[in-house]
Amino acid sequence: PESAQPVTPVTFPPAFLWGAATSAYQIEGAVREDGRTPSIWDTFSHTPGKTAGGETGDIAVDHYHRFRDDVALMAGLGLTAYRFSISWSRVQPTGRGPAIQRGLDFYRNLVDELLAHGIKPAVTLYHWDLPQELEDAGGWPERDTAYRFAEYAQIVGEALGDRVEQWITLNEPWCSAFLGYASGVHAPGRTDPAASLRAAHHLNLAHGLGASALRSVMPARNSVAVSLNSSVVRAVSDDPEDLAARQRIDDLANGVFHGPMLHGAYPQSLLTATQSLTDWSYVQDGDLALINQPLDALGLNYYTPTLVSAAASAPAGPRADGHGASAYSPWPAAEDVAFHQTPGERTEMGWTIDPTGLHDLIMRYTREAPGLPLYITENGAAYDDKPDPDGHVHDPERIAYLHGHLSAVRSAIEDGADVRGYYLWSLMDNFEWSYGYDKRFGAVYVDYTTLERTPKSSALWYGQAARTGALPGVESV
Ligand code: PNW
Repeated sequence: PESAQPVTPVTFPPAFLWGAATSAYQIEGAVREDGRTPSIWDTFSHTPGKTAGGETGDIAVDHYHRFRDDVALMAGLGLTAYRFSISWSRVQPTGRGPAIQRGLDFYRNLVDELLAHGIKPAVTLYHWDLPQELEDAGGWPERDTAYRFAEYAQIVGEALGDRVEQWITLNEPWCSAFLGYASGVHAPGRTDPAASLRAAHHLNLAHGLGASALRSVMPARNSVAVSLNSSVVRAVSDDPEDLAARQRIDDLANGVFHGPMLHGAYPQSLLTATQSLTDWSYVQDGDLALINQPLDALGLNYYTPTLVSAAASAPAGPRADGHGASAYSPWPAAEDVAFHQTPGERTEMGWTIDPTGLHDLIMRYTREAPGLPLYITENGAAYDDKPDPDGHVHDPERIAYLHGHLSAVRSAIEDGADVRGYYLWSLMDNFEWSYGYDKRFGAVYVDYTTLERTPKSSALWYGQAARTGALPGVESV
């Protein structure tokens, strides 16, 4: 017999949201339709050598034309929430000026379809697809980009604020700043550590300005949040040098964003560590107060923990920080830090499976932001899924991953955390950025020839959890 099922079911609060997440460039396709203009991801993915196999989001999974079917699929599974992002250049093609109504209409129709099926929408304004014209004007290292974001936030807030309650300004600004401008594995592909720190500040400013723009045009009941890929950073030992390395990476991964957002200041240790790269003089009077707006919720994206030591105690070998193959580090001013592979089983991304990291992350932000409701806005795993000859797609590894991580969420709630919902990454297989289409994160399988969708066994398992508010056993589907 298989291992015994747990005797006590793992149950969740009745109002807990069971969601799935996606982002515009990863699923929509239709990149030249209805007035949309290129974003930095169109440019990047069309630049030879930047993505696996030269793959692009030109068609992606054609969600732009299939959104009604996709909503029906979610409803059929039993999901109660859906997090998606808006393509800025579909709404405001040059990143400035008046909105294109056809662009807004697409999202209005999507939201209405979700609401008609009893699915709660959560809108992410920025999931990495900056209009190319704004990058041509300097991109996130330039202050003006933050003002442009605020204008865009106001446009979308006015258009959808009457029907969308949950708003997320930015998705994972760490990736935008440091994968985009330091290691260059994400668009726009720049490798300038000083510029990446400027980008981080202007992303923070965009969050602050965007949050107040949203609030100025939306009903007060709506919730404004940000999604951080807050890393769980662990040191290989308690030696002071290893703990100092841990602090450095924690500052660069987390403190650089949650410092100003939650506490109104950059960590002093970050300012000191980066002083050879930047004097932070672009942080103007009043910026920190703007960034430090009260939030209504905090979104946490979690995949795997980060393990570091001082460089002196690191074994020689390739970089093991899991952030792609660039020769350039995404960690400015951290040459004296070494990254290690956390022991244990890994997913297809090479990311170690460790649900204790999710528990630790939730408890950390429960302390860091007392009273702030938390959402897990992304969590999931890539596996090399293939349909059986009978057409079924069995993904027991993903079920085990979800079971482990949702159990960790549940235990954090028992430990006093206020976690209100969970969004599985991702609803369906999609364009996994520089990895192209071969990393499948979906609970729903997509055949890239026919674009046909087939729920994997994990989707059925997760749907059952959503419908019952309790985790089924891992062998139950
Ligand atoms: C997140 N890293 O990306 C994104 O929000 C999603 O769009 C993406 O598909 C998903 O996680 C899976 O990768 C990340 O290098 C990309 O640490 C890279 C990193 C983290 C998150």
